[in-house]
Amino acid sequence: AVSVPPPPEPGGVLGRPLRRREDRRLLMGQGRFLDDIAAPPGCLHAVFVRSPHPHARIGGIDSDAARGVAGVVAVLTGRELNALVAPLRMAPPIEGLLPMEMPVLPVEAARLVGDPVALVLAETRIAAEDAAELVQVAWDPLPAIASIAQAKEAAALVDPAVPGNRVSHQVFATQGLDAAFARADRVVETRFGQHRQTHVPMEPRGVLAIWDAGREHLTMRVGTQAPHPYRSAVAARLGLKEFQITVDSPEMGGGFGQKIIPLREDLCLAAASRLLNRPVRWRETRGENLTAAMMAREEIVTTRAAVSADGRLLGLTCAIEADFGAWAFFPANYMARVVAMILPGPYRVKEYGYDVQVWLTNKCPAGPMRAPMAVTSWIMEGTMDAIARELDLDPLDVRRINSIADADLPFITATGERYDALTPRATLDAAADTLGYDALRAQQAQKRETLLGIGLCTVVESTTYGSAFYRSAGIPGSGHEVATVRVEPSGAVIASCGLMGSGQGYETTLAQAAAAGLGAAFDDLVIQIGNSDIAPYGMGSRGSRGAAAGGGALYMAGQRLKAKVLAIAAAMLDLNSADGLDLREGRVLRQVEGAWADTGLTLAQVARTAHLDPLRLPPGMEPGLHTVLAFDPPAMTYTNSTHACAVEIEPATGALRILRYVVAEDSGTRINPLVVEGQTHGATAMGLSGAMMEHAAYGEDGQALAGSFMDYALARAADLPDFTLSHHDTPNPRTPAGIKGMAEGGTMGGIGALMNAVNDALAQTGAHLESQPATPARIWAALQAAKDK
Ligand code: MCN
Repeated sequence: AVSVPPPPEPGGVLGRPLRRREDRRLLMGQGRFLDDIAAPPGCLHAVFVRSPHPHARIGGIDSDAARGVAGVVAVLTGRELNALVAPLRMAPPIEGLLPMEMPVLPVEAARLVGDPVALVLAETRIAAEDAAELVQVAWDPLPAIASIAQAKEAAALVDPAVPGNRVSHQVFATQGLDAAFARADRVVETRFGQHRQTHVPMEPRGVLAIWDAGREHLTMRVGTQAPHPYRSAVAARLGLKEFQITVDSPEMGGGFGQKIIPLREDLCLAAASRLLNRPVRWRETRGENLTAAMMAREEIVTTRAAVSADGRLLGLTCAIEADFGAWAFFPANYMARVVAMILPGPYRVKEYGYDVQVWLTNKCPAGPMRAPMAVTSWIMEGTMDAIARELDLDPLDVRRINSIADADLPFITATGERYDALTPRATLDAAADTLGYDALRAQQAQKRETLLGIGLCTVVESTTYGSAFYRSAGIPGSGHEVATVRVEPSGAVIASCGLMGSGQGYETTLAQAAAAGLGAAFDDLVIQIGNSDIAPYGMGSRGSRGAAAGGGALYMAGQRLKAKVLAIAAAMLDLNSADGLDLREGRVLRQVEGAWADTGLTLAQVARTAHLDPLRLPPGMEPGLHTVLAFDPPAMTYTNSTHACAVEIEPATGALRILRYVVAEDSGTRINPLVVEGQTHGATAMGLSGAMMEHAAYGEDGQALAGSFMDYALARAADLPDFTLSHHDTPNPRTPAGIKGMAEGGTMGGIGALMNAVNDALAQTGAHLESQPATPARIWAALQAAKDK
């Protein structure tokens, strides 16, 4: 086990609900996003020519007319660009996973609507757009695969290198699984259809690539959650050394997982800038973002639960089929595996088995999206509801008798995951109480004009992902994070790490973690992140690792530097040792008769000595005041929460209204309670929006149907309820200060609580909604189908 510091004493800056520093500029319109950066002199504008077909051979590309447009400088196709950029390759050595390659621009065939096939570069955006329309592609349409069912049955292949269109297949079963099913009084089978969604960042993607021929150096201004892995990927694909590239992320305008690694357009722009020796800029349109950037979530899942007559879960299996779209550039088995691995969530499931298959289709590639394992909570909690319905038990009781209790901790799951500090019973009870569960059930039994439904969903969120996780998943990579803390001669503190925020409030929360570790005053410390040349090499922001991995590393780095500050302070105070000294809010305190007294010495004075008067330092001590520390968290830090809601459905129209919404959560030690609440609100809104209306829909022919906000519906404030939150902080003994990650759980809980509430309401009529989204039209259709039965 890693040795980590416990939570600090209450009252310090860690745990304070400070308002976010960044909000002042964001709310005043002073945030600087990618599109706010002025184009450098000589900058060219890029527009991609994309496939209108889901699958079509490229007979040839004639760009003569496009080149004739005034201001057009170049039209590049895969033939030119693939020679300059190595393809994105997905080939981790994992059993059951086929390697796949994605060229930056396909030459043989386009595999999805929106596949980029040519890049037009012109002096103005308008010229580039006009010219793109004149590029003639000789399309030869091929049969398209638009669904998992078609992927299985059709003779056509999405990728000639993937026979049968199945890119990954993994199975797992505990030894006693069959015996558990043989012993069961009942086997309850439930099907779930999780639909395709996309990330919808407020600012779509984009890049400003600037090649400096004199220095042989590339600057990439790009919104990225992970500047260093991004830079390494660009360097590797372009054959450059990392020091030849600076990745500098402006304000990001939302990422939600879409802005981690360089995608094809980014690489094309980098190569074009170098080839033409001109700055080049690309702004993704909303339509491109909605249809061709990255999607996620599409899965069909069947669970089978072996239960005793009194509702005890004896064994569970799940079969997951995921639709990963056309080019799997992200280890396809990774997300599907996390889903399967954590599916049993807060329940004691000793005997467990899964079968996970990942299919290719002629749709937008799937990649990481906030809560890639989002579907798990709905599946597990939907299964609990199905068990309750089948056995005529109360859903709350079924959850209580199966849920992991304090006495079970640390708990090792059937798949070998370790829960250290999990409180599912506490959050379940708190959420049910706050919702007024019993009173709502009583109301439900009375005669009413609308259908009342109650949804419960306890979430176990996998967060933080240490390097042990990557090893067990067989994916190259690490989960450690590196922090630097530097105190300047004036006492100003600059802290940094490899994360980059897309809206998480890092400038505030990470500053709190570093300031708390060091003992600096919050106002004297600033966080500098997002620039690969300034921050130390780190793994970036994803998988809810910011707080525990990044915040944890900064907290520990601060503590390490504090030891040096106190050693210098002792010398300056003519003391023999630093025992009994502490640094708090930038002042050196000394313990005198059990109380802390101010010595009059400040961090600024110590810093001045360290930098400018090193001969006063204790013998042998290095001048200066800085430190670098790497922290590798445990394989996973698990966090739990329970979402509970009440909904009302109008039978005549299928209209759905959320009446009440409660979240009881346990994020361990909270760095900033206000930010945690904000993240819970945002994540829950994302889950609810996805479950109620968002749909990256495709036709049966593979045509993309949701290319604008007219078709891709997003929840607005009026569609969402007020959230009532409560907190049950149980520090994790294996992370610095007991911090747990939390930023994705709301998305998981939102989906599960809403869908369970909808189906609880519909159950009174015999109707059931097997798949999302729960739009009024689909609810209405389910009600009609039940009537016709
Ligand atoms: N926090 C805290 N105390 C805790 C846990 C978290 O104060 N015990 C704070 C953290 O310091 C951080 C925030 O809450 O400021 C989220 O922390 P964490 O749960 O560690 O998650 P990450 O920082 O790793 O954020 C990533 C997560 C993911 S994976 C996506 S995707 C995501 C998200 O968070 N995308 C977002 N939140 C988003 N929020 C906005 N506004 N925009 C996005 O694109």
